[in-house]
Amino acid sequence: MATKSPTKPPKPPVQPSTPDDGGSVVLERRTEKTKPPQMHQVLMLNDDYTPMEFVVVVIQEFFSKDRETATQIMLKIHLDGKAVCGVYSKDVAATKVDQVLEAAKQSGHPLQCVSEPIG
Ligand code: TYC
Repeated sequence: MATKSPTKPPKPPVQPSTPDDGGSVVLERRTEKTKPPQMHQVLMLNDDYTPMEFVVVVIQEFFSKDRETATQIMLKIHLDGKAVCGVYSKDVAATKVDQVLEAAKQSGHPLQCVSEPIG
């Protein structure tokens, strides 16, 4: 009885190569590295009318700060005229500004908020 030899997996096709490349692959060095995205800080501005409690709640809600941190930021704004509430990509920072301004408008407070690129 003839025994069949076990079948071998097919060999991968041989890539034709130019005579002088020695089969090597040349990787070009990238001169430009990928830059991290420009970050933007969201600043809240002081005014004489918005209640402190409202500012604290807004900072807690939209900038994910605990009450103590939010109070410290609010007091810094009150004393220095402005303070950074958070740092984000451009789009997220713009959304934060929109959310704060909308909440202030809804509540009838003149609270102002801006974003600007860092550095
Ligand atoms: N200055 C306000 C007051 O005395 C409080 C306040 C704090 C307002 C921070 C705005 O971004 C602000 N009631």
